[in-house]
Amino acid sequence: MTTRKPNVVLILNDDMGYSDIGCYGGEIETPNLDRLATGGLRFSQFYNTARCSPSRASLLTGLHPHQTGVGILTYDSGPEGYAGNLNQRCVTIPQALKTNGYSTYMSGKWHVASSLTEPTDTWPLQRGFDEFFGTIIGAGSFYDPNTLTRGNHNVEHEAKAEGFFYTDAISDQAVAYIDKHLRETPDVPFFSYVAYTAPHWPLHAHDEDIARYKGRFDTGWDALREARLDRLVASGLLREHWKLSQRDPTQPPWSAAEADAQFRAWTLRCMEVYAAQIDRMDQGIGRIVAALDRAGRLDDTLIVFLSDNGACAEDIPEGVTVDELVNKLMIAKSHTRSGEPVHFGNDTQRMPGPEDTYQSYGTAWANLSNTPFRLYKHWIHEGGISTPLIVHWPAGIGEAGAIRHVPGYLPDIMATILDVTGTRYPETWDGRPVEPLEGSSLAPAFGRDGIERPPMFWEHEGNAAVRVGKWKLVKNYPRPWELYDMEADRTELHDLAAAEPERVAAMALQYQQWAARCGVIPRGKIVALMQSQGVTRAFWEKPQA
Ligand SMILES: [Ca+2]
Repeated sequence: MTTRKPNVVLILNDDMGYSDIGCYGGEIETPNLDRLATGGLRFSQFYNTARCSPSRASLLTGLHPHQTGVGILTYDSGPEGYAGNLNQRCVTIPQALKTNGYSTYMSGKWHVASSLTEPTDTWPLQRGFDEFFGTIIGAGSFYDPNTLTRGNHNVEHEAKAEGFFYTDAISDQAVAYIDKHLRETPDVPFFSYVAYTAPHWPLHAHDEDIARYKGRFDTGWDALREARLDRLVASGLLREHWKLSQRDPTQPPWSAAEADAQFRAWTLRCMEVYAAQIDRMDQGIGRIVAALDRAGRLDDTLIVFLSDNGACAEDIPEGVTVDELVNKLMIAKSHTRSGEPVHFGNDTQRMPGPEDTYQSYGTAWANLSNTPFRLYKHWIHEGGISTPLIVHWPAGIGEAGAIRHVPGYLPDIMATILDVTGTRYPETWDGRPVEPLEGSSLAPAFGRDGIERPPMFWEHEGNAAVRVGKWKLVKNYPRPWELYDMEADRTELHDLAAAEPERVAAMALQYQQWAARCGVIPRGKIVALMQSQGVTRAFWEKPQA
């Protein structure tokens, strides 16, 4: 057992479902993540915050996103709304760790700043990172990403290099930071935050990675959902008495969908590309782990892997124009690096993957990705917020390959990192008071399961939940509260709200008190504020599933 402070590598990915990776029941080949799971712990009930920016704000600060100013995305909704920027009442993980002697590095997606092109006090270097390479915006081409930044400087020209691919660039930069650090300052502990954009749309991947998945999904989403649940139960992650949610009611059975040969070819290709995006990320994680291993530092490095929200059912371009995607939202470029036009939209005549496409895999495959749960990114039902959580730290975790069923959520990550590194959470920062840490350390669960935890709360775009023990009260805005017994029914199939009105009232009151304390702004008010500023409607008004 080492006595030095552990290094920490925090790996986040983007819009991936609960059951996509191999060690969570999926068909996608993730041998490197599987190896971390085999040598560490998997958590079966870990939760994110349903959307890119709020999840990152919560992860980085140990607070609820509303407390940080990033209640929805990174748009400023005015003095009565969310600033869309990390405010000055929070402290980030790297800021806290630096007070304890850590060096801090980030490669990947930031997405908690409203300024995309000019450095501000909410950019990574101003929020505790010694080094940063990545994107400020929340999505974009994997071949030619907007807002590619090194330090405080735009380096989009770096993507013009032969063979550039953002997932690889994130991995390579993370490896380079680790190699340099361990070579030059091996006795200084480090924190590395690796924030992949895979498998967020657009569906971009290498041909050789896509090819390995040819045929892998040909049995279709219905059979694959059943097979995933069988594997999740067999592995011990989920319980046998939790029944598979029905196929999304807006989607056809596979037998009907595949009758159209063109659609069949296109939609299978979509899932193959999605799988290839995750596969490529896993290859990069393998290189990061290898960098630690060859320096003899794998055992005393805490590695954490999770996704920022559940799989995404958004179609491209859902109600937005290409002009908005390119010029207003800045999440796409109109032409490839060689000057060919990019074709936007889920056009079944055009196969996704190359640089001149910009597509998403759609609701039916997102439904598979979130097996066995209901709903998607944006929602607080289990499909929206359930994520794999892998924790690998041989020097600090006695068991290898075990599963933990204790529930947890994003604010717990900062609490855990501060706990295991012996870092104090500050009461003030730069002379200003900061909000008290909201999370609970997961470190006690490193040793055993069955830990009690305080209530957990969520809100995103009016969708909301509170979880107290086995009870989850959850709302699909604007519908009424639903109540589920998560021990009996984790897939949320039997709403007990009508049978338990007193419990509903008590939990709803807990929720209201939390929402008031943490500055949750009602969805109706936010939508009005955003529309008054001309912000596109599409990413707010997702049709109710
Ligand atoms: Ca996301």
